[in-house]
Amino acid sequence: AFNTKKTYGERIENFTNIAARELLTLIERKKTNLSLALDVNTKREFLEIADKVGPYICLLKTHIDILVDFDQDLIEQLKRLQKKHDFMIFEDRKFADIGNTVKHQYSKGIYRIAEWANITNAHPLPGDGIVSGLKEVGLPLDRGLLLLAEMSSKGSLATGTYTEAAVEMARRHKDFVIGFIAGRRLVANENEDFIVMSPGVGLDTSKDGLGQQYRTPRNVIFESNSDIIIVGRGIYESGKDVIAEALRYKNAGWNAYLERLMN
Ligand code: BMP
Repeated sequence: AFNTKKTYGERIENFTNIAARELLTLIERKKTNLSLALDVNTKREFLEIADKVGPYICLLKTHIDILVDFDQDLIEQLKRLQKKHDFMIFEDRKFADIGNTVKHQYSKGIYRIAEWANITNAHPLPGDGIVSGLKEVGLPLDRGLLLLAEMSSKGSLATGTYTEAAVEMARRHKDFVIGFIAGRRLVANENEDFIVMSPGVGLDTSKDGLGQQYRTPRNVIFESNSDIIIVGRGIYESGKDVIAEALRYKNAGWNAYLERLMN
């Protein structure tokens, strides 16, 4: 079974991947398992919220292609905030093509994701080639990859044997695949470890109007043994005090983890 008594810090030795080791070290040091999903459309909002919420998160999750005024300066500013607040960066790119294509998408184009994102993710749909292609670019840069084994949205097709196949794929690439996007711990074997990050987390609502489904930090971390809560609109939706909400989610996520350690 998954050893619920193990701390993030005690799990560092389970990984050879540098990004995974750095992330667990950072979580332990900063005492936060909160990742902010910063889905806003302007550079100004992006940098303002990242600066406010930075102290409370381990990981900043980006969708870099939704910014209307993206430029190289944004990347420089992002790196500056990363140093200032001590967080890692996860570009939620959801690669889904053949190995050769994703290699280009990961390293080239205007975003050059591999250059600044510590972690990115991919759909296992195309087969192992997608991981091999991304690995050629990412591993020499000490990057890590997550596979989308499940999705939080209603009607997701990533279930059952698809989810199991994602786990098998991860096992074949343990040097680069550090974990999963999923709603629960998928591997309950003490001898192997993956970092599980769960989106679809909210304290005040159960869904949006477009298929998103929300669960609480306690449900995700304590009951489902996930490692990181990914929270977006719950923190920065209009009218909300961004810092107060970030603190609220940080505390909820960390308390759920402490509850798991004690049970
Ligand atoms: P929000 O908390 O505002 O619903 O945002 C959730 C974030 O997580 C979005 O950036 C979305 O792209 C991402 N996400 C998700 O919601 N469900 C998944 O299964 C996978 C995701 O990456």
